[in-house]
Amino acid sequence: MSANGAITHVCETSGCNSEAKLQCPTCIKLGIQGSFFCSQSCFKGSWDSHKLLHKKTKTPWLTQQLDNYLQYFPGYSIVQRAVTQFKNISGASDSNSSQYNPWPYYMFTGSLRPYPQSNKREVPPPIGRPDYADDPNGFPHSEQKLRGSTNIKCLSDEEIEGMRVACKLAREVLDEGVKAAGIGVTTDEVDRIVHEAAVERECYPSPLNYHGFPKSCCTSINEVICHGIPDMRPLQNGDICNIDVTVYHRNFHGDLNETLFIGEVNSIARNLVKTTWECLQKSIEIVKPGVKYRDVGAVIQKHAHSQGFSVVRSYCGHGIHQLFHTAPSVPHYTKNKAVGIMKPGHTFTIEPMISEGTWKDEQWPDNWTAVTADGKLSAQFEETLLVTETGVEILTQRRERNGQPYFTD
Ligand code: HM4
Ligand code: CO
Ligand code: CO
Repeated sequence: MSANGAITHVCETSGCNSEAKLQCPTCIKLGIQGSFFCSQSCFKGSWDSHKLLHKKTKTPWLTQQLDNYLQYFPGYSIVQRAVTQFKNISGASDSNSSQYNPWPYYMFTGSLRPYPQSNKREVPPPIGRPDYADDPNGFPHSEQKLRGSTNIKCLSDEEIEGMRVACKLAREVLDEGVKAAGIGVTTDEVDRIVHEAAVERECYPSPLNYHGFPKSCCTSINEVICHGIPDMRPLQNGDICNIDVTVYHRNFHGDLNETLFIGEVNSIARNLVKTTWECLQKSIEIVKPGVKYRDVGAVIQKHAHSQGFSVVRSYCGHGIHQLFHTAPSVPHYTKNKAVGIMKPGHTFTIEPMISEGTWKDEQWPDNWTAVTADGKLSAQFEETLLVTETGVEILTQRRERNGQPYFTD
């Protein structure tokens, strides 16, 4: 308050602290309280970060959730769903959620819940680190320089050899994670094994601190589409669980994932996982010089739809080499606008996410875990590929059991 009793405001620009009387016109229109600036120049200077506030406010999360539930649970009121979830929390039907519920106002789409996470794991100094490993926000500065560029790098013979080594090690690390998984084992334990297997092979586990990601791999259970964070939940009989491993070895990333059966899995889940693997195989078969990246999605969607399943649209395959995620972007659905034509020396991933029900996704409030909007199952498989003169080399290919997936073992 000022001397005459009127309420005064301080400029929103960090470090400015001047008295502020100008209000952002967009904030006034959207009803956002308390966005004041001292001058036009402070307003302009803060614009890039300030405007994010407008975007957040345009679709309040509760409105989005209401839309979602009314769409997928017709006749099942959101009030009933809220009551059910409240009972689950207070009635201790799940021993975890009674003790640990980090987001009391979030309505989950399915029955999976987050559990506490273990402390951050370290990578010893002799192992080469990507730039984001030591950034306070995990920001990949080298990737950001090329953000929005559609230019696809052709790797030299030496760089291709670097990718072969990184991708072979990534497959070995996934092997160790898969061996560790099973009924009663926590995904945190899988993460520990993956982390240690990477470090033993002179690899930095690429997800660790990438945009602040807290763990060394992604573990995505049941309705989780991708980017699940390993935690203290023990895997249960009947779960499907994807383990997504990327390692960074001597300047190159290698990226792959597989979905596993935990114990006895029902027939819908078995068909979903098998179909998803087939989607990846069929799309790899078309890879060769001259093929358009935008044509990959049609092969995947056709096979998924033939089994009554849907294709997730929010996450795509990606270019990968010295950078974790770069051009090209490779959508898994048909009629997409992906840019680029395959050429010898390109390295990229295909990683279809196929869902039992809706293709729509939403994110948990951890800003990572992507889940199906209807809470039904989703599965994924991924390989890192090299376009050769005549076709494709699957750099992360499993060399045991004729390249068959783990779920058939
Ligand atoms: S972050 N895995 N994956 N995955 N990201 C931690 C573990 C992660 C991803 C990812 C698949 C496709 C694309 C991406 C991506 C930007 C937009 C920042 C380049 O993050 O494209 O990130
Ligand atoms: Co990813
Ligand atoms: Co990937």
